[in-house]
Amino acid sequence: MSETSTRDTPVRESAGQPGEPPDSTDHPCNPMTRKHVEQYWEEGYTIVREVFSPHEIEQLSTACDRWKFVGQLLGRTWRRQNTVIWVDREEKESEVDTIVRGMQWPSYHDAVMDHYRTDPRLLMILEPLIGNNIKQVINQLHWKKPGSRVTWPLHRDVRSRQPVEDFRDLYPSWVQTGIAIDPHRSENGAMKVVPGSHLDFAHDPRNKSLYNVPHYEDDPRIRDMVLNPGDVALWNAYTVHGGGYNTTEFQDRRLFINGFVKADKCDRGEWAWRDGRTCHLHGKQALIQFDEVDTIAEAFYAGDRNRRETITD
Ligand SMILES: O=C(O)CCC(=O)C(=O)O
Repeated sequence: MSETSTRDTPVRESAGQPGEPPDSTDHPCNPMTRKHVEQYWEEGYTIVREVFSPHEIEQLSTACDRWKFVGQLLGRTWRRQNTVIWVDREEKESEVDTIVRGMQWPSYHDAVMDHYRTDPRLLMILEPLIGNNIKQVINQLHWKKPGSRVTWPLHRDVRSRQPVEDFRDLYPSWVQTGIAIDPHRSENGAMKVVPGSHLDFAHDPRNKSLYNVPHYEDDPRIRDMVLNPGDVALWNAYTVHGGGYNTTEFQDRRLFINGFVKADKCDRGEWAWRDGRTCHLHGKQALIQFDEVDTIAEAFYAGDRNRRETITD
């Protein structure tokens, strides 16, 4: 087992030593403070407030709408290489409702989404945790349409970092980030998190009993990740999280998720930053979660090929 064990302190070259602030939080413009870094390692999550301004969120919101309309036009789950749009159909009062519930890798085709996936403020947030040579594995949008049955039962993201051998020392080298586009509240299906759950068990990525953990619903530590538009939430691959339904009538709940990994610890993903310099997306797509990326070049509807395109994270 290459991972650290329960309550081991991970090696964090760039995060400074206990008692001194990590170097890269020193700059006054850095939204990531030492307190955030400490909370991330101690509780398995943190929230950096007001990273993106209202006009930036407006841009992202418009981009999300464009992709939602594409999903509605497609009407069914659709993929082209790493880009996938997950579309569900829900029966509602004898009508069938089309629910665009998620999408991976809009950034290949959308300059706005590409800009924000490598925004310098995201690097400032990540650098004290995983340094500045970073690959990206997740680039994903989640919608929770008001009144829909969309939910993410409680889980740990280690379940999706497959195959295990391509992700080495996942615990200290992986960070998931979520940019809130809408207000996230309990009633519209805010994500829930269980602080400290990243340290409940040894970090064994092959231990499937860690993956899907609905029983944490009764854990007294569970709380809502209450976010405002522009806030950035961070969580660890071993932190239990997930979320309930959007029971509101009109308030969507959109989250833009970007998952990053220390480049030298991972054999998959697109480069995001090399030595702190932004890497834009161009040319051949990298192997990420779609194993046939090199052999299936054309777009297709999942249903036409009898493929089960289950939503991953
Ligand atoms: O969108 C959500 O609320 C859930 C996100 C999540 O659980 C994940 O990305 O792993």
